Amino acid sequence: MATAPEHLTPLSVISHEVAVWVADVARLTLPAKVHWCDGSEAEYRSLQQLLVGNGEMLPLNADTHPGCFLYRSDPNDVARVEHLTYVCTRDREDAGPNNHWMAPAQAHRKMDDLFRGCMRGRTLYVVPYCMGPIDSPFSRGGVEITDSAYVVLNMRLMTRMGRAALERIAREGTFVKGLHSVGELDPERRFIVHFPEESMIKSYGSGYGGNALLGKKCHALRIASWQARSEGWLAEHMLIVGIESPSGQTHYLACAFPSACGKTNLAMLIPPASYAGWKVWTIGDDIAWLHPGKDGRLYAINPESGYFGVVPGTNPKTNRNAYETIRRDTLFTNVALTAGGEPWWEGLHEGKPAFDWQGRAYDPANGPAAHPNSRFTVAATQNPSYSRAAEAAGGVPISAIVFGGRRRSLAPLVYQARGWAHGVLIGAGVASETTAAATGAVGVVRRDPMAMKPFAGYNFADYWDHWIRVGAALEHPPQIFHVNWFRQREDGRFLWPGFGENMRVLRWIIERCEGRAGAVDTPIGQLPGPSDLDTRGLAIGESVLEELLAVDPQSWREELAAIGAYFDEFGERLPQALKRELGETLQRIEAFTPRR
Ligand code: OXD
Ligand code: MN
Repeated sequence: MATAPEHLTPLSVISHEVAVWVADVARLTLPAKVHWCDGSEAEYRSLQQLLVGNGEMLPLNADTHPGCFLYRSDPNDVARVEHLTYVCTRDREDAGPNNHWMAPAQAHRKMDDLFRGCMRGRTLYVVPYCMGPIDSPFSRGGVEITDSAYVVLNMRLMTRMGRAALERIAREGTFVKGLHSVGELDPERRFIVHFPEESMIKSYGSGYGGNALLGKKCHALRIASWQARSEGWLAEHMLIVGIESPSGQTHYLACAFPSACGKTNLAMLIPPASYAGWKVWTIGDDIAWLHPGKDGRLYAINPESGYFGVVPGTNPKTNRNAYETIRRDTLFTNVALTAGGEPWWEGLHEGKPAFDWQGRAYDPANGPAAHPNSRFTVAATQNPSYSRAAEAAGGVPISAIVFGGRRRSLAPLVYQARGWAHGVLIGAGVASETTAAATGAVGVVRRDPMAMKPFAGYNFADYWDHWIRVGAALEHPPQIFHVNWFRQREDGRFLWPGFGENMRVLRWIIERCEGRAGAVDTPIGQLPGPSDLDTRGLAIGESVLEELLAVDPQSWREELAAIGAYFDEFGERLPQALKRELGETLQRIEAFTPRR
């Protein structure tokens, strides 16, 4: 351990490895100044003032939105860039067909060429952070070096950042290294590169969340999933929610849905009026680290401490908790602005935009006022449904894992796997329509196994094999389910009301875990019979419910063939258990005659 140089930092303890790495990076990037972040309130406020002073950030109306700011990104830098994201393993097969790959030596050379001298005249911020509660054995430390004060502000909200993290790193001796520069924000010089074998990330040319807040997708999913495989746990793209029944018992669910498919809404759900006495508690809205416990159950922590949520569509009806959470001390990115300096977005249903997300006078001819992937960054503790259990060092026990996707047809509202291995098949077969969270076409159905297509840090075949092993070793594994809130009629209207009403489906899931709710067996798993699902008070006709819970053999035959073709991309590495589960599902479909 080395004592920090007095003039650089008020921090007391810095591990030798951190100090050496920071010095190496400073020699490469040549910053004008090095700032070691201590995570204090004073530091946070002074960085806000810095960005306001240089025009990068705008304070919002202090009466309606105290402590809130608007940041407008470069218009070409508004989403994750999956086509520019690489996993660099020594053996290409370890990254798998699900990742872009580059040889590590070549990738280091390429990235270091970009980083050389890139911080001239700029400040290099050293951002020590801890993913997970500071005192949890499941948490992991990291240090992000960045030249963006906006990134520092986000990291302060999204992670346990500063002195305590640095001290934990010094005690533990290990940490993930993340080097980031906004560079020239040139899409031609933008790369997000991971070296899982070295616990290292290099990201250049973007300031957008998933590309630049390296604790989030890069560390907590891509690098962590690699570490989790060798250490016997799972790092997943899942919200964690606690559902408390009127009897006072709380079940925790971990739910994997692709980006911008409503994870934040579900994590903050407000039960419908008829659910008096039920409460929903948020542990996390995006990432879960799942560890086998001594009692044979699976325990989850949320490695993050804040939300980086999609703003459009948020209103008191769709997500009152989020709406209230972001009324103060929130950093908005790429939303529109009213004439009164309030943030505005499509689906807010109040006020009207005067300036769009690029700061231009609002003109509907230019498209939406707020960018479809505009975001809020906010501390999780501001959420009215925030659960203190999010700080439990040992995590929370998971009763059910829920997979889901955005499918306008095919997948029923909800179904339950026949067992763990079948559940892994269901997760591996998830497909969903693409959203604005990543650049590229929106609304195209693509395979997104376990909602991890953009985030698995290694070969999916090995990842599924790891899933099967983790479950097989659990004496009391969670039950596995699949949901689809997004079934649509021909005219585009949704069949299921969604949002708070999803509570009815969660209730069935919980009661299945308790062995109390009924179900009918179908080739794809167990579905609620029409009377097993609580639809009291819902304006849903019998035929709509039937459609929501239908299993159409021909469509499923086609779906299973598509899943099989996808699995073929993984060749011999595909686990036998998955092949077996797929074959058995197909056999059940062939023998199935649906009830009419
Ligand atoms: C996110 C994403 O920002 O999944 O959480 O893109
Ligand atoms: Mn996400």
